[in-house]
Amino acid sequence: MIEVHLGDITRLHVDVIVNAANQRLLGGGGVDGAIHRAAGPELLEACRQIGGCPVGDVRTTPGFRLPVKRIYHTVGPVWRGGNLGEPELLAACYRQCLAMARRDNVHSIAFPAISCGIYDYPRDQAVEIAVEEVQQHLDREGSPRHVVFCCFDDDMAELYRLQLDAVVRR
Ligand code: AR6
Repeated sequence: MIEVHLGDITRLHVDVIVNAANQRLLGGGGVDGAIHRAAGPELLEACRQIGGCPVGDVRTTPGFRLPVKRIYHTVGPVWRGGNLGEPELLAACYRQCLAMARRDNVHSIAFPAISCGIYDYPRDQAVEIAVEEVQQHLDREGSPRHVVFCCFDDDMAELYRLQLDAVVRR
């Protein structure tokens, strides 16, 4: 099941939430800042020990004070016009998170709109990639049972709903 949820990802009771981090993994603004604030200072220490993550890849930590088993920290591409591999890198974020979820036997996972804030990725294009990657993975693997696209504003949620409708009608 794929669900669109409007609200703060740190409030979700799922197995895994995904963080839209940066390569240093030392916290930041946006959803990254919210996750670090809610998880507590142990998260920063755990991230420090990991030592960073390349764009398009993922690293994992416990959820600490959050009601989740794990946090997956992925690093989306900064939008620089679209000709520097941004679509492939964004798709890789979703793919790597879903591959890790399969290895961890995750039943429910929530994604924020990776790269759609500070990294300035055009929202409609990012949503297309997110939905495509998740749908393809679910068609192939049949798990995780529950995938949440967690949106912070109504316009974003509407883009996901439209894209999911388009995929179902195909
Ligand atoms: N819950 C769910 N979604 C949220 C939340 C929240 N609490 N807060 C923001 N969003 P962004 P990026 C939405 O900027 O573009 C950080 O400094 C937001 O509205 O968080 O990948 C990192 O350290 C937007 O739709 O991530 C990196 O340096 C989406 O989450 C950089 O920002 C992503 O926005 C990453 O930038």
